[in-house]
Amino acid sequence: MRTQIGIVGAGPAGLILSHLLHQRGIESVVLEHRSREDVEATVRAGVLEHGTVELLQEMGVADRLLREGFPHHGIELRFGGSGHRIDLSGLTGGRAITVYAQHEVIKDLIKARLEAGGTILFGVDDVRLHGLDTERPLLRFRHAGQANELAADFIAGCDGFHGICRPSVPAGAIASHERLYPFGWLGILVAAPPSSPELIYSLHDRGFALVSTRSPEIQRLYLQCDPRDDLANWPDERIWAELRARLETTDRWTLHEGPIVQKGIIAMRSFVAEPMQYRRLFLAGDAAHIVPPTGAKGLNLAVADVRVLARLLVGYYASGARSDLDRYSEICLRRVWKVQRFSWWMTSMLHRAPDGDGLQHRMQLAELDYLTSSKAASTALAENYVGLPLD
Ligand code: RFL
Ligand code: PHB
Repeated sequence: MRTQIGIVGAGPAGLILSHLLHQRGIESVVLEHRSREDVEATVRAGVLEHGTVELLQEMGVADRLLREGFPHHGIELRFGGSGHRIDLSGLTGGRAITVYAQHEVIKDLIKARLEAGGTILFGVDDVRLHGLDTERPLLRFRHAGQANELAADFIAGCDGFHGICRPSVPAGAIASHERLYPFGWLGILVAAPPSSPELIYSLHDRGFALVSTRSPEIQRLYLQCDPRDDLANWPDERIWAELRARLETTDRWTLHEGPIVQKGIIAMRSFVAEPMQYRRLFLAGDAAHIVPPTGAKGLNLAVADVRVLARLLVGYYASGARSDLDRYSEICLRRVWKVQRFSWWMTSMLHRAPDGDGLQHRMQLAELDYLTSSKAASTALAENYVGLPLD
C-alpha cells in the first residue's frame, strides 16, 4: 500500500488529522492496534475547549456534539466547606467549555472518516517504522494474519503515550522531560443525575475530589488516591464516604449517589518529548506529551497539535518546501509548555501531597482564596481553562 501520510493510532489525534487532511485533498491511512468496538468504548476525557468545539464544527463532525453535549459557562472551586464560582464566560468574553465524552467524539470521527471513504485498519499488530531517514518511510505491520507494508511520504505518530513511534526514534534524537506525581485518581461512572450544574474541583484535608457529568443520567466523579492502590481496596461504600467527606459544604449541598457502573485508577504524570519530530516522523498528542488530568487538557492539546500539523502539511504539498514543516515542533511546543504549566499548577494547588505538611496545605488554601477573590487571578485561570488561542 502507498499513501501520503501514514498515521499510527485512531485516537482523537490520528482521526482528526486524517479527516482534516482529507478535507484538504491529502490522503492518509490510519493503523490502529485495537478493535473499533474497543476504541469506541474506552472512557476517558470529557471536557472540550472552546477552540476544540469550533474546529470540530468547521470539520462538519459536531452535529451530535452540539445536540448532546453540555456547554458550561463556569466551574466551582470548593474548599473550606464552601463553593466559589469562576465565571469562565464572563471572564473570557463569552467563551465556554463543552462536556461531551471523548469516546463519543471518537464515534463521530470514525463514522465521518468511513463515510468519506477513508481507510482505518483496526486490529493491526506489530507496527514497525522503517526508513525514517530516507525519502520513503515505511510502516510494516500485521493485519488479519497477513504481513503488510504501507509506504508514505511522512508518518504521524498519534499512538499515545505507550505507542511505538516515539521509541522508534534513534536514541538521543529526542529528549524527554518527565515528572510522576505521588498521587493518582480513582474515577467512577455513576448512574445518577448530575449533582451540580457545573464541574466542582474540591480541595479537602483528605485530598482532592472532582464532580463532572456525562449526561442527565450519568455522573463522572474522581477522587485522589494512591496511584499504586488496588481497586479491591475501594468498595463502593468507601468511595461514597470519601466523596461525601471531601465535597461536604456548610450549606447542606448533597451528592447524588447511585449504582457505580465503572471504576478505574489512573496515575498522573507530566511528560514532554522535545523536539516532537524526527526527520519524516511527527509525534502528536499523548505520543509527544502527557499532562495530569486536573486541567482537562490532554485531548485538547492533541487537537491543537494535529491542527498545526495538517496546516503545515497542506503548505508543504502546495509549495514543496520543507522549511515550515520543520517548524512543527517549535510551533507546538510553545502551547505544550504553557498547557503543561497550567496542568501542573492546577494539580499542585488541588491535591494533598502524601508528604506535605500543614504549611503547604495552608498555602494551597491561601492560593484558592486569592484566586476566587481576585478578578486578575480568576481571569488567568479562566482563559487557560477555556483554552488559549490556537496558533
Ligand atoms: P490516545 O487517545 O491514547 O490514542 C492513541 C491510539 O493509538 C493506539 N495505539 C496503537 N496503534 C497501533 N500500533 C501501536 N503500536 C499502537 N499503540 C497505541 C491506541 O490503541 C489508541 O487508540 O492518544 P491521542 O489521540 O493523543 O489522544 C489523547 C487523549 O486521549 C488524552 O490526552 C485524554 O484522554 C486525556 N484526558 C483528558 N483530556 C482532556 O482534554 N479533557 C479531559 O477532561 C480529560 N480527562 C483524560 C481525562 C485522560 C484520562 N485518563 C484515562 C488518562 C480523564 C482521564 C481519566
Ligand atoms: C471528566 O469529565 O472526565 C473530566 C473533567 C475535568 C477534568 C478531568 C476529567 O479536569
